Amino acid sequence: MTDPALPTVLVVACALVDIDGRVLIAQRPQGKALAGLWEFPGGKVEPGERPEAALIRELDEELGIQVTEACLAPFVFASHAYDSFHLLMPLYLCRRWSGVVTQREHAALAWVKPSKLADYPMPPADAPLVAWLRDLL
Ligand code: 9L3
Ligand code: MG
Repeated sequence: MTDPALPTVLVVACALVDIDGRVLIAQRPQGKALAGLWEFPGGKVEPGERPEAALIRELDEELGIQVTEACLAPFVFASHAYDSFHLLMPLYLCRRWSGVVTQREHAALAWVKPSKLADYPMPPADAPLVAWLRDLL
């Protein structure tokens, strides 16, 4: 059970899928929480911001790509209770974007076959999404 007094932090994340069915994961940089772990790119939804708009903004900031809302496909929710907050994180799928994926804020980027995603250590919210992606893709 989650402590109902914990604040909820809403984060949006994206599984970018390339033409070969590989998924982009990004390694969190030193100095940030969960440094060294591999995540689906994304970030916090700001107050008053729609989740899809937040994801479009984060993908531009972190990867230098432009995504339209129509290309953000239905998602699965990740959820994880940390000591001081509860993370709620919808994951979107996206197969179309413009611009070139560029490493701007992460320590590294990797395009990974769904069957190999489990080889990469991930934050606790992200790891359960791997099985979902493996089944879907
Ligand atoms: N987080 C977990 N998995 C992800 C993302 C994008 C974020 N795929 C977690 C890490 C932090 C919190 O969400 O605990 C906020 O992320 P950030 O603003 O530190 O990147
Ligand atoms: Mg981020």
